[in-house]
Formats: sequence, C-alpha cells, structure tokens
Amino acid sequence: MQSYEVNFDGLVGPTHNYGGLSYGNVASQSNSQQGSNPREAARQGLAKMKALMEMGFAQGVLAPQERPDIGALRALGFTGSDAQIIARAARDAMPLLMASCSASSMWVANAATVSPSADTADGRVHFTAANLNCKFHRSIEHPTTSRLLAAMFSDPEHFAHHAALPAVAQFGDEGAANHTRFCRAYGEPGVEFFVYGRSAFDPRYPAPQTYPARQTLEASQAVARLHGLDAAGVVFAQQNPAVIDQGVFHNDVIAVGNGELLFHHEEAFLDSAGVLEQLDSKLAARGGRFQAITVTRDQLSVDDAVRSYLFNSQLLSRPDGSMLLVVPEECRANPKVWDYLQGLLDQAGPVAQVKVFNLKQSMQNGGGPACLRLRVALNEAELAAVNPGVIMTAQLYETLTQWVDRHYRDRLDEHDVADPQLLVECRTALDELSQILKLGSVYPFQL
Ligand code: SUG
Repeated sequence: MQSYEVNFDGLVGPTHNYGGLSYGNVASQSNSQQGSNPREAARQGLAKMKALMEMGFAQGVLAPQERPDIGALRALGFTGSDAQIIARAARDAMPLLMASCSASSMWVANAATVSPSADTADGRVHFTAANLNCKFHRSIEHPTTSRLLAAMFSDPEHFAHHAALPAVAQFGDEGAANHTRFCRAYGEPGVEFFVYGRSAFDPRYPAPQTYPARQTLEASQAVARLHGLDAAGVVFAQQNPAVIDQGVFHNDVIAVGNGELLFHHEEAFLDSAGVLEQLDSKLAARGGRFQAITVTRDQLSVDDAVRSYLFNSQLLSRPDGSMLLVVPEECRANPKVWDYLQGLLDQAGPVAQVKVFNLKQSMQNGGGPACLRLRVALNEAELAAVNPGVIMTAQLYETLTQWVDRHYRDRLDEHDVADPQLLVECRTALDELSQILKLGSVYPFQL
C-alpha cells in the first residue's frame, strides 16, 4: 500500500503578536513588544502551504485557537464578564493577558508527537498532545489541540489519541519539535528519534546553565511507551546543553531528519558519535541505510544556525527519491548560510533543491518552516480516513485567504490585546473556520 508524509501546517491565529514570552528563544525575546501583522502572518503561512501543495506534496491545515483564553484567565482568579476579565487583566496583570492572547498554537510541531502505524504495537497512528508546560502561554494549548486532532483524525480503527502527559516539570514535553523518524519508506517500520534536554530524575545528566531545557528524557520515554514502540525502533539522545544556552530551545532548531537522512550541526547532541552509530545500526536492522549531513562549526557557527534557522527547514521527499529543503528567507540573507546551501546543491547529494519562503512574521517569534508543520505519515487507508475538510486544495486556499482578509487585523500591539473587541473578532472568525474545515464544535465558546 502506498504511504505518504502529510504536512499539517498551523494556520496563524488572528491575535498573532510579539509578547516576548519565551525565555531561551532568542527571536521571541529580541522582538518583544514590536507591532505585529496577523493578516500578513497568516498569508505567509498559507502561501507556503499552497506552494508545497502545488509542487505535489500532501498538505493539510491545523486550525488556530481561541484567544485571549478567557478560561485560563478565569482559572487565575479574574472574574466578571469576558470584557471585564480582559479589562482587569490589562490593568493588574498585563503579562498574563499577553500570554492568554498568544497565537503560539501556530507552531504545530509542538502540538503533539505522532507515531505512524508501521511503528506501533496496535497498528494505529498514535498522537500524544504535548503539555508544553515550560511556558504558561503554551501550556494552555493542549486541551483544544486534543479536540482539533480528534476532529481531524476521528476514526478509532486507524487513530489513537493520548492526553498530554502530567503537567509537571518532570514530564516537560514539546512534541514533534524534539522527535524525528527515520525509515526506508514511510509505510515501513522506522526508527523514532527522541531528543531531550535533561533528565528529571537522574542528576548525572548535564543541564544547561542559562536557558531551560524544555524536554525531559522521562517525557520522551512515556510517549514511546504510550505509542507502543518497540525498543529496536527507538533512539533517545540528549541535546548538547551548551547549544540550549545559545538559543537552541528545541532540537528542530539544530537538526532535521527525513527518510534515511539526518541533517544536523555537529554540536547538536551531547554524544554525537554514539547517537549517529545507534541510528545507523537500528535503521540498518530495519533494512535502511542511515546517512548524515553534518555541518561542522568551521562551516557554520551555532549562532549562524540560530539566526538563520537553517536546520528549522523541511526536508521533503520528491517522487524521484531526492529531497527538497524548505528554508526561511533568513537563510538567503545570511551569506555564509547561503554559500553553504549552494555548496550542498553542488555536491549532488540527497538534497537536490532548496526553496525559500518569507515567513518573517512567524520567524520573529522563533518559528520557522519546520515549527509551522506537524508531520503525519499515513498509508492510503489512513489518509482516506482523515477529515477531508483539513486537506489543502486550491479551493480551500482561496477560501482561507478570503477568510483571513475578512477577519484579521493588519496591525496588533499591546494596546490592541486589551481591546475586548479582539475576542469577539476571534470567536466570529473561528466559528466560521470550524465550518469551513468541517471540524464541528472544538472551541471553548462552542462547547
Ligand atoms: O515555543 N515562540 C515559540 C516558538 C516555537 C517554535 N517551535 C519549534 N521550534 N518547533 C516557543 O518559544 C513566542 C511567543 C511570543 O513571545 O509572543 C513563542 O511562543
């Protein structure tokens, strides 16, 4: 049976803003309090989805969330009508209002970890929503994420859904941003690669000194257990704590994998040689030939990687087996990175094409092409069972673009976040969107 990797991209929500909410994420911190343009942000994301769809890649869309999250503010003790809650939070606790208003669910690489049916004990595709408990503004995403995923992948014969792990630091889980899968073909058993920043229970694991390590080993192990993965098809690896301290807050800022290929910086992992060896031998046992493209520090510094987001790229398999690398405009703007990419293409290796996208609105919050998509490998029967409303088509692109133009503002700052009308606009837009995407009732205001 034919298998596909479908990329579900997060649609940017109407409250997209720069809140400076993510300590350890250099872009989020340095663009704090700038004015944002939600309409442009959503259009930039949609343009990427459309272009990849037109190139023949299977493309889906994951809906944004209701913001500001009035339920989250109520849980923190704000009372009254929705408008009163917003006004009181704006007066007494602006950082909490900003957090409850973040459109961070656009970075759907953090929505969940997904294991394809070829890897799981019960032969179903497994999803575990990520608790994202390192940051308050992200920790409030998973209940709606779970409802969205259930509405998109509803058939229990093919899809199994797990709730987010317990919301404590020991089980910090950031989803697919720290997870990659290697395989010979998407429909064959592969090797799932879980990268963590620290161990919660074993103090011998070195931890970063400045910035938080968001993912724990214990969370990754729990996800592998929940999904029924076979130890022969799993590798756990520790991120190099020194690069977390340089702004690599997720592993997908310094490494990306697809098929049999890992593209990474030499400083990504604590024990690089050991990690590559394990991936090589486990993939060989699955009939695959592991290949790594290792970028050395002499070629590019970690700082160049963090600023350009070279590794936050999408590696997509083309029909002839070669790969397309999807990078943000910031890679072209950095001469060292751009030269490196020209050299990579000249090598006639597995990467045959580079495509550049302008994702500046998302990039300014630390979200590149890979952050904006959740990969789901599906066989034909599973793909047929996906809610067709969320599969990108030329018609859906047109409908969504018009929907964005009708409902989104082109400027948003701290002052606008306190405007109670923004919530009304967001709910009106999402009510319409849930009908466009045939999701049913998924948002708190609809339940
Ligand atoms: O969690 N930024 C996100 C970016 C997530 C990127 N995802 C991946 N690497 N997969 C984060 O730090 C910033 C929000 C703000 O500051 O307004 C933010 O949440």
